[in-house]
Amino acid sequence: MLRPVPTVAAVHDISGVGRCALTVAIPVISAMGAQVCPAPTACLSYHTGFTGKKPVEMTDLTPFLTRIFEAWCSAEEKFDCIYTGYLGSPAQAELIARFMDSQPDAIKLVDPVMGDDGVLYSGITHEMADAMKDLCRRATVITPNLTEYAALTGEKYSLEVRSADEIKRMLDSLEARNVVITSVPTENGLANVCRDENGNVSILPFRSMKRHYPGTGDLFASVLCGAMVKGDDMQTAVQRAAEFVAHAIEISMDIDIDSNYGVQLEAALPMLLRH
Ligand code: PXL
Repeated sequence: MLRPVPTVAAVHDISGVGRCALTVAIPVISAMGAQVCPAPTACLSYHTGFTGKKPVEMTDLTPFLTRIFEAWCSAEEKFDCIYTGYLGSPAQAELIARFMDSQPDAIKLVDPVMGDDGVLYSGITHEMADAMKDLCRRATVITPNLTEYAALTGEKYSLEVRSADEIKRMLDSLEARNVVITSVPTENGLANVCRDENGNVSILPFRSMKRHYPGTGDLFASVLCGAMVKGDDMQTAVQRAAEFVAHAIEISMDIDIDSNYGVQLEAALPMLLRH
């Protein structure tokens, strides 16, 4: 007998052009066998990486987010996971925190989406970093990249090679039950590094890719979410996420279009169905 598939409340923006946020989370998590219930934080014409090249129109959906959470709470809707990403305003963190409190049994995956390559995304402020810090404290697992790590801790952004001791210190300096920091330079190349709730540290190297695409952080977090809600442990989920991102980049690299459009996700998705 078919059992009901797990449900994920995905709290992220919807950007019309430029694969990221909900346009990535919905197909990825669905392909992995979980139902995505989107709670959009903002609506954009293009993601903000296009700023200066294309007309980026954005509507902050804070009033709607308030109402969608109220609706779900009043109907006693239950989710197996709450996955949060890009916020339309720092004030949304407080709404999300209350929604999380109403779902004690849900896995809480907080991807503190704020920037990349040492630069915060257009419109991201220090108030947003403080708001994200509050959400991280409530999370089952968080997935900052090095730019977001710097914004959360106040440390300087650096691409220096990190030793195992340094990695442990970094992981311990973030307040969340389980922590994954993505794309950390180590003696063995780039690695995703994690600390679980028992203090176990894993350093998981991956192949560094020649091209960089916006939205791959969302891709990583979405696969991690799909894997964890289907029962994978964190290390397995991190490895699956890294493999899928590498696959998606690999099949996209030879195609000569602006990388802001993102990886050729639709061509990569079958890999997730094969599991
Ligand atoms: O991929 C991260 C992301 C998500 N949402 C919006 C963005 C970005 C990165 O630029 O602009 C709106």
